[in-house]
Amino acid sequence: MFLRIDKLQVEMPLPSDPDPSAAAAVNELMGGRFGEMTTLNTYMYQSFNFRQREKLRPFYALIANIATEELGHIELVGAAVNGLLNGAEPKGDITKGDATYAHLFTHAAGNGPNFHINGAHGVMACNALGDPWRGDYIFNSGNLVLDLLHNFFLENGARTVKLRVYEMTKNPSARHMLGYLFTRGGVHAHAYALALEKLTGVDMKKMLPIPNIEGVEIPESSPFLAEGMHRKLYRFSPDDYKEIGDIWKGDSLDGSGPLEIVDGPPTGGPQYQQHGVASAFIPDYHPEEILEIAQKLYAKI
Ligand code: MN3
Repeated sequence: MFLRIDKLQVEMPLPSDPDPSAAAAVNELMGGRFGEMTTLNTYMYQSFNFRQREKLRPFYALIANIATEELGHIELVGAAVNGLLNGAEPKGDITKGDATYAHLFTHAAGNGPNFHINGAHGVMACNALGDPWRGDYIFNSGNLVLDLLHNFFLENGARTVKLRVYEMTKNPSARHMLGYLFTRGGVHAHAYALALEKLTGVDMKKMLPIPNIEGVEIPESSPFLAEGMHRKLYRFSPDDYKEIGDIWKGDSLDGSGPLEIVDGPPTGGPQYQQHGVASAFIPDYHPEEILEIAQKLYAKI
């Protein structure tokens, strides 16, 4: 089962200016082939279907624990897309027949217009073009070596896509989140390499990083590397998954120090508190009525 903490895994300043094209590119990291929904659900289904988990405990624990971190990654991408659409103001008055959002979304790349039409000015379960995320992106063969090999591939595929999204936007909020996710994805690729090495003796970590650009070369990753976040595997459970320490040990790939298990989630940062967008009916065109009902309910608590 899952507990939920009403925070984001990392502090992300809320942007004030909307950037629908950046939002569309970042949405690839939610519902694209190599997005966070794919890493989340691949590890989640592998953990659901894991046979002989007591005997193979460290490998089960690793996959189940990383799946839990991925839940926080979809939340982070969700916040980032919301942030990139924050402050979208209408031009004109709908009651006078104006196309109040034409200026903003009709010229946005990819999925841009869809954010207004179907997306509540927020993230959608689709890629950068608006194509829906697919359940068959999940890979779960039941063969542990093959599944771990796929997970290693998946993390590096995800890193490649993130680097390409990085190349498509200079938006500082998008890049801040990318800097964090590069670092965490690097940990996961490293962890799967160590798991494969334990099982097969093959030193997969010699291939890393893929693509062959070091995290330290990406300015937005540097602060997270300075904190040693690339050496930390968080244990997302009050009492379980302690066996991940049997796999996550040794030295960091950059030689900066030993790998460590952190007993608990990252400190994180606050969730976004965003204004309603009455002109887009979010939550409605006449929000005062809904606010009044909410205030009455809140007063009873
Ligand atoms: Mn991830």
